[in-house]
Amino acid sequence: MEEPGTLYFTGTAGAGKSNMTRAFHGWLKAAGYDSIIVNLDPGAERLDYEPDVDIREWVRLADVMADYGLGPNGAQVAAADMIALKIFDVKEAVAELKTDYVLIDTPGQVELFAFREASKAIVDALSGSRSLIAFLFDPALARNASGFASLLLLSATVEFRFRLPMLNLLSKVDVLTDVQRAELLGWGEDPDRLYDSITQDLPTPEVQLSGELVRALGTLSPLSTLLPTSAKDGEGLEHLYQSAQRVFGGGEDLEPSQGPAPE
Ligand SMILES: Nc1nc2c(ncn2[C@@H]2O[C@H](COP(=O)(O)OP(=O)(O)OP(=O)(O)O)[C@@H](O)[C@H]2O)c(=O)[nH]1
Ligand SMILES: [Mg+2]
Repeated sequence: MEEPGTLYFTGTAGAGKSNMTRAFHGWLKAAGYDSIIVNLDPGAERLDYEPDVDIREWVRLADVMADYGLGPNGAQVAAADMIALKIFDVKEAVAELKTDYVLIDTPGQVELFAFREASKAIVDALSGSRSLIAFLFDPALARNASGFASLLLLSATVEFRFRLPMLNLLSKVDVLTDVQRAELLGWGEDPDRLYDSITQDLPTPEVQLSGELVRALGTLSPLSTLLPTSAKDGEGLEHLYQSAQRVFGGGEDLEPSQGPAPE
């Protein structure tokens, strides 16, 4: 059996990672592909899905806070180190569940996740040769040009840290008007448009600098992959699947392992 494809869902707090994980799992199932969900957030209090592998079986944020007298962020840092120590048990639990796709829901504290060495060790251990990171752009933050640019920089940071192929997803597109949606996708396609919007907003030297940075970033990262998606109405999930397949294996779709699910 071919090695499963592994997708990490990352992004700022509340960007829609857990809902996207659940929705994509449902889409894959309906399309006849088998997938499992791994919850990698030790602080998740309530999940809208039943994880197949749950990091909270090994490390729970509430326990780390209580045991070490830490606040939520300090506890996330400590928890990442603890998870790294257990990662081969987690990897074994994932490997036992033979599947086509492994969908990994990550903690909302993306900067902690992205900057810690422990997270790098965790991602390295769980990633096979067919892995990618989906970074979710939350429309609430991406709706103005400087917020959009900040997410672009954060996404690039995640890519820089983990060195895996990245897909940028615009999440929750169902909340956007057609005009907003066109503007955001336009920024994703063309760094010059984003640059113009940033400098129009506030033409100060500092803003010029961040605009120049964004322009430089546009020459480095594949901005055009910003994919409109919605966990609510399922928009973009097929496109996400196709993009993942392109990254994983030369663009060929997998044969469904079990045929389309019954209606
Ligand atoms: N309209 C709409 N709302 C969404 C969608 N996806 C998520 N949401 C809402 O956005 C909020 C956050 O969603 P989550 O999936 O929990 O986001 P998350 O990134 O996992 O959040 P944390 O793990 O807490 O960082 C919830 O109120 C969801 O109902 C979507 O596709 N459309
Ligand atoms: Mg979540």
